[in-house]
Amino acid sequence: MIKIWATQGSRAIRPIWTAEEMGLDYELTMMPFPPRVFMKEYLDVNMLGTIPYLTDGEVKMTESVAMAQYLVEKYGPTDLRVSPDEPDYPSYLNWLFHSDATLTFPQTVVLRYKLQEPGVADAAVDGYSRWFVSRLKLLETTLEDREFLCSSRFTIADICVSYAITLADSLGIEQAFKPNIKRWTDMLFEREAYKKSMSYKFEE
Ligand SMILES: N[C@@H](CCC(=O)N[C@@H](CS)C(=O)NCC(=O)O)C(=O)O
Repeated sequence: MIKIWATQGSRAIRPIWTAEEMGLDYELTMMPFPPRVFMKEYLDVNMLGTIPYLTDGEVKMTESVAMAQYLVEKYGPTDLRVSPDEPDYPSYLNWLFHSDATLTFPQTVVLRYKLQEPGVADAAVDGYSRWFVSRLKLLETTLEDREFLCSSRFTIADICVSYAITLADSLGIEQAFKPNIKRWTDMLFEREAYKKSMSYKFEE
């Protein structure tokens, strides 16, 4: 049984949205954010305390993008996956890594110092917000002439990268909504599987 631990609006949306698109059977545990403060027993499940966390039998995973990739590889076939024999495969891999290493990383600093520890490092909020917005150049330019990021279809590259825009919205980084990015996310966020994934909440 696939099990996913999540908090609302977190990177957990990547494996959850993927699982929903694929119609997979999985067990979801929604927690308050951050669980390291409000649900300390979570550290017995995931020693890092980070979200998301996925298990599948003996499989244990702590990286959201790797989880999405694992689900499409293990439980496909699915069009969400781009295969090595497709021309866009290198670009697909690049977008998957870019989504977290280049885009979500600076947002994590903004999240921490804007919302969790306000006043401690205001310059970091400003600096890393600008860093994030400048790194959107590749995404905005790529979307000039295409509907989806890879292989002319909806894939987990769209799922993983668009989370950065979901997070930008909750962090109030309005400059993220450049014209092509906005058109692309307006279309993606109309998908039923996205709406369902975003609706899961922690209930006491
Ligand atoms: N690279 C990891 C990062 C996981 C991560 O740091 N997630 C954030 C939430 S989106 C978190 O766990 N924050 C916990 C905290 O602030 O205590 C991934 O993509 O899953």
